[in-house]
Amino acid sequence: MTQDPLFKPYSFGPTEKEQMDRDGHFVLPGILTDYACGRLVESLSHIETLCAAGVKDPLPNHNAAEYDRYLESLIGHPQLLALARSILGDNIRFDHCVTLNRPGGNQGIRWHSHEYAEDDPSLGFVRIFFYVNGFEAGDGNLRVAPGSHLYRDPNIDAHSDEEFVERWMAGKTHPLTGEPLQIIDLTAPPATVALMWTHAAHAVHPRRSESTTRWSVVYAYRNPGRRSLARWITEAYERKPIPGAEGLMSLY
Ligand SMILES: O=C(O)CCC(=O)C(=O)O
Ligand SMILES: [Fe+2]
Repeated sequence: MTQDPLFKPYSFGPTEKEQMDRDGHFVLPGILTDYACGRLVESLSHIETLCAAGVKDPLPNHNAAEYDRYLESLIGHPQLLALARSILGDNIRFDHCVTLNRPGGNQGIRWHSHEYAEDDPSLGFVRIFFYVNGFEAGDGNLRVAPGSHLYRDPNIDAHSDEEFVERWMAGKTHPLTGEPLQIIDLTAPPATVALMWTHAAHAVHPRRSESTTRWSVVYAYRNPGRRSLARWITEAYERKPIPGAEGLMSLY
């Protein structure tokens, strides 16, 4: 089955991969096709409607692909898998598809990191964020601390910049460059994709109350080998045949 294009032409070769491995994240501005952006807004609105109606078990935002045919169709989309494999290598599994819609006034998220295979740097876990209508600094933007992923700390947790700096960042340097770690507020034009290693410290700035909903969704993939706490796939869904996603749905 051929699928409608998800990405416009973009470049993610050895130079870009090296930058991602150094910084912990990499932004691909404006690469989602107009078609994909249109379908994504429809699907992400659909998930919001289900959440508002109180649908549970599983939660529509956590197990988003289980509730929406277009979101499901992207799990095995050749362009998304090619991007995931250019980061992780050939042997990958799907981990989760979670909607990250943030209406005006949304609180954002505190500083945190995520777990996976702390003891084995050969096992990677990457989040591929789709920021359909993008974001500006100070308005629902993703925030990062380049180099923090290299500490492979799954427990970063701070409610403010001050706490993050005092309790975690102080005294740490970038393991590859030796520079002091610093906080960066990202910006993203519409149709942006952002890649992030799971151990990277990140936060989301609150969305301004007068802003429209930030439409976004994340697809996460990893090398198999460990349990994954973020894996939201029901047992029944793991068995569902999804074109293009054959062999990707199991834990190991
Ligand atoms: O909403 C965002 O931009 C980031 C969400 C997040 O922290 C995550 O999915 O791990
Ligand atoms: Fe996160």
